[in-house]
Amino acid sequence: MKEELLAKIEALQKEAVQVLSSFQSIKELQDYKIHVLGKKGLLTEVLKGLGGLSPEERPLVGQRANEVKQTIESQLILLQKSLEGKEKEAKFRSQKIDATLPGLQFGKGFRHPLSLVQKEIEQIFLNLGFSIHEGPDCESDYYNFGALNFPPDHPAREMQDTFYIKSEIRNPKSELLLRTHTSPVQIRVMEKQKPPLYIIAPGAVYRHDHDVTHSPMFHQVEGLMVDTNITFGDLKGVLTLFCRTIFGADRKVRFRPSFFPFVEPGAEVDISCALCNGKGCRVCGGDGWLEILGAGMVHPAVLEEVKIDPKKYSGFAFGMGVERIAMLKYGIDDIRLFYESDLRFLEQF
Ligand code: 2U9
Repeated sequence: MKEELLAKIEALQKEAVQVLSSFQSIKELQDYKIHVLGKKGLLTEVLKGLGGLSPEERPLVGQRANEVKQTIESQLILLQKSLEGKEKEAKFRSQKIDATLPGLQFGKGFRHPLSLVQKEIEQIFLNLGFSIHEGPDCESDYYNFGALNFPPDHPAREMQDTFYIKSEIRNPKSELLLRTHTSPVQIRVMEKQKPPLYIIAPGAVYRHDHDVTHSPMFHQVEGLMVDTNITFGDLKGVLTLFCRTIFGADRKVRFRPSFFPFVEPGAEVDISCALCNGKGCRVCGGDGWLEILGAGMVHPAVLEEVKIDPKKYSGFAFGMGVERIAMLKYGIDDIRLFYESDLRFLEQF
């Protein structure tokens, strides 16, 4: 019995030495550890046989079994360390980094095309002595419509055209809305400052409108010149100069009669189409002209509302959509491109 057990122990050690050195992975090592030293392992089974030996034989065989167990265990630890090292090295080699490759370039920021066009418009008027004024996007009915000579039943006031801001207490006299034009800015300036006034009001405006050339939020630059003896000739001179500066010195400019509640007379301003030189094409819709601006002489009722005497002072005003100017200038046919943050589009300006 004793000899038999000792022989099994020696055989186990011999086998372990041979087998262990052939392993290539940590998984194989762990499986072998369970196979020999686990609860139902070969050596564990041998140790269970110790119970059948006499008390004199037991320590001798037990000691040898423990020695073999320790030998195998320390061999396992050594091999595990060596295999771990090899596996790490193989991983490093497969993920080799070329430190000589150039790093990633961080792109520089640049202006949005709408911002570029807005700045260009502003600069033309700054050069003529105008100053820039801003106001809130959220306005009252009075500043957006009332003070601008809109009759109470004007269609622009309809819910379908204007974004109203819900209020807990519905009070039509102090109804809040998103401004539909930047004209409230000029009203606020005229309340505080008296002529001479040469001002422009750039900013976001909001209207219920959504298609390839209209967005529910867009940008305007409006302007106002109020002084003594301001005539329609001043309007024509300033706006002709503006159109030719932004669209080219060779553009023809024409003024057509139009109507807006806050001006009298009102006009729309067209330039000859740069693509077909006035002959008629797809861009200008065939008639050779492109609408650029709305304008007019400030209505006496608007001047009276802000306590400026219309007998002493007169003025002209104008308004334009920044998106429209940018689309015509750069030949863009879909307004949504301005708001999609697609660098392939934005990087072109
Ligand atoms: C005050 C008095 C008068 C501003 C004006 C227009 C004509 C006009 C449109 C152009 C394209 C709006 O963006 S658009 O849809 N604007 O046609 N705007 S006169 O008149 C004013 C402004 C303020 C106190």
